[in-house]
Parts: sequence; structure tokens; C-alpha cells
Amino acid sequence: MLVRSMIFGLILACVAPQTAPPPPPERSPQMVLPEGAVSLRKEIACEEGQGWIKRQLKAAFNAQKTYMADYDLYSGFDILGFKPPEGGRYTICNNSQDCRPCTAKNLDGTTSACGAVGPKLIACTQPIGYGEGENGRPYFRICGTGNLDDDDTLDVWSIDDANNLINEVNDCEE
Ligand SMILES: [Ca+2]
Repeated sequence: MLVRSMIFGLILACVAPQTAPPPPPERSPQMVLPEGAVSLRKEIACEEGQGWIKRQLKAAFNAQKTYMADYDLYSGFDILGFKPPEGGRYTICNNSQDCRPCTAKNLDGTTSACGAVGPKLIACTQPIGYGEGENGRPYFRICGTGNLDDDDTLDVWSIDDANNLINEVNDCEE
């Protein structure tokens, strides 16, 4: 009997954890990260964010060209059916009133991570819009504006009807 309870005790001792596991580290957007981690985080944000805006501007370009092939004019985002996926860090504008706003969320999933990137922000240097130019030639230029980190420099992209995709201001330059 004694031997059996000793064995049982030994098994228990082996199975039961000796100490409670340490609590998970607290995570918050304000958490201070070492410098290397900050630059890695920015590198990831740049790769993901700039890949995202390039894909969305190409999608908008294709939507305009498809509409042009059918109707001989360029048009608004609603008519084109252009709607980028939720969570993007950029506001994309077809003209000053026709924008798809930044919808990025912080880690808690509820608060906006768009910061100064408002729902109608256009930081492109060249005028944007769509319609007929002075020479009667249809044109468009679409602008995407985002911010990939916590500083004030924006990441600004445009695409036009000639498929010129330009990174007008690069938030990812050193
Ligand atoms: Ca920035």
C-alpha cells in the first residue's frame, strides 16, 4: 500500500507542473520595442502596405479600363464596383469626393489605425480625377495616401490612364 501510494505520488509529481507558466507579455500598440524590432516592424509594414496599395491601384486601373471598353468613358468607384478589402492603411481617391477610406484597425480590432489618414485625404502632387481633358481625350488619375508608421511622412501613390504607377512620396525611405 505504501509503495503504491509512493508510486502514485511520484506519477503526480511528474505530471503536475512544478510552477505556474509565466503570464504572457502584455501587448499594446504603445509597447516600446528595441530599435531592431522597430525597423523590422516597419520593414514588414512597408512590404505589406506598399504591396497592398499597388494591387489596389492596379485593380482600380483595370476597373476603369474595363468600363472604358464598354462605355467609352471613365467613371466613379461605385459605378466601377471598385471596393478594396477591409483593413487597408490607405485612403484611395478617384476625385476629391469619390474616395475609399483607410479602414486599418489597431491590435484591439476596434480603434482606427489610420491616424492622420482621413477618409478623403489626397496627398498626391498632381491633380487627380477622371473625365475629358481639354483635348477631348478621356483621362483619369487615382491617388492612394497612407502612413506606414508613427511619423508624419505619408506614403503617396498615384496611377493614371497610361498605367503610370508612381510612388510620389515614399514612407519607407531611410
Ligand atoms: Ca510615416
